[in-house]
Amino acid sequence: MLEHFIFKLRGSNNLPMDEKALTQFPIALPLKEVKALTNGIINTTDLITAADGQKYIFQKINTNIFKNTEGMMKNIDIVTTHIREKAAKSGRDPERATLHFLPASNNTLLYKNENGAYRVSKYIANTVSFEGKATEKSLEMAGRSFGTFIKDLSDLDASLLSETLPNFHNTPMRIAHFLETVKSNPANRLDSAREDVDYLISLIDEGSKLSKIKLPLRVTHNDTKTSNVLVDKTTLEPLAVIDLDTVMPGLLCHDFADSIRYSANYVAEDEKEYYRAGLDIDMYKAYAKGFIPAVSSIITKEEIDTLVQGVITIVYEQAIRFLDDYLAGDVYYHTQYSEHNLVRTRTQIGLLRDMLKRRNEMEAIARDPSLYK
Ligand code: A2G
Repeated sequence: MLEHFIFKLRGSNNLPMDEKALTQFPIALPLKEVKALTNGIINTTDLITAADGQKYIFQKINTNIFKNTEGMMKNIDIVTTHIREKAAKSGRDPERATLHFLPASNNTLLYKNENGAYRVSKYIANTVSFEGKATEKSLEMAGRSFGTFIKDLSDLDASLLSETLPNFHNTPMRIAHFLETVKSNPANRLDSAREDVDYLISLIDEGSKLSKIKLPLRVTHNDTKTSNVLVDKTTLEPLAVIDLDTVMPGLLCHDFADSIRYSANYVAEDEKEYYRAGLDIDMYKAYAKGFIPAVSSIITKEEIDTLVQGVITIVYEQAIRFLDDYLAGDVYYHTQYSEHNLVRTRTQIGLLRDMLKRRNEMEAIARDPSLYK
């Protein structure tokens, strides 16, 4: 199983990306070593070793995507402090249960200069993250980690957190935006996506169902990819959920859904043979087996009733987000070729079609009494 835990390093050049920014954090300089980490695709990250041998993660935040960096770091501060307290009470090592960011000279967890916004966190020794295609085992462990994350934060008032990416999972707003783009056809691509547009328009009622149900607002992660779970290198035991930039008030079913959308599809999100897309029910089951027991003591009846609808909604929402961006001329997602967003749309549509056919099977798994003991 070890081949699934790859920790990619870009190599060492012994130069941090911004030395002046680094002097604002309480670390022993000069640095002994700098390694650029390349497995994240949004922020820029260095693994640095300080003069006293301590290792840290030094990051430049992508402020094009994360405009409210203060709100984001405040959310992260509240959440990591809470998880550390919870871990200490339940016998877990608080320093390995979540990220630990260092205060900068301005006493906040963020230092900004003319080049960007920076932060430093302690490197959690002897850990790796899940990379590459998930397996049933890694997906189950990821489910357990994300479920534990929600449970740890279930007594934290979600209204204390800023909505740093407003309306992120507001599906009706995403639909309205999509319909506007279809109407204005700004990149003149509508003809090449007619069938996809018609199919997704025919499912507007389905995609809007979840938004009509009143559900508890919780603190959620909102980017529940398996690569955001840190495990112990030796025991492979999951330790912490990382990449906390999208932590916001949200719905439990969204965190259940996005992992499944990402990892329980037969094909990758941008597989050109999109007609092979579909629900890998064993992978779905594996995630449910990890996630549901971890939240079983806090999940409400309404939340159980909407787990599957949440998955269907998130896949639908992602399909319209990709198609909207294709029709708009690729303004949000990075693309490598002109049909990239259309291909992504079709892998989501393939998954969605399959899920709509297998809804009863999915419901039976999500309601399996043995997961709620
Ligand atoms: O691409 C990004 O990570 C998106 N994140 C996420 O929501 C999802 O659309 C994903 C699809 O691969 C943001 O928009 C912040």
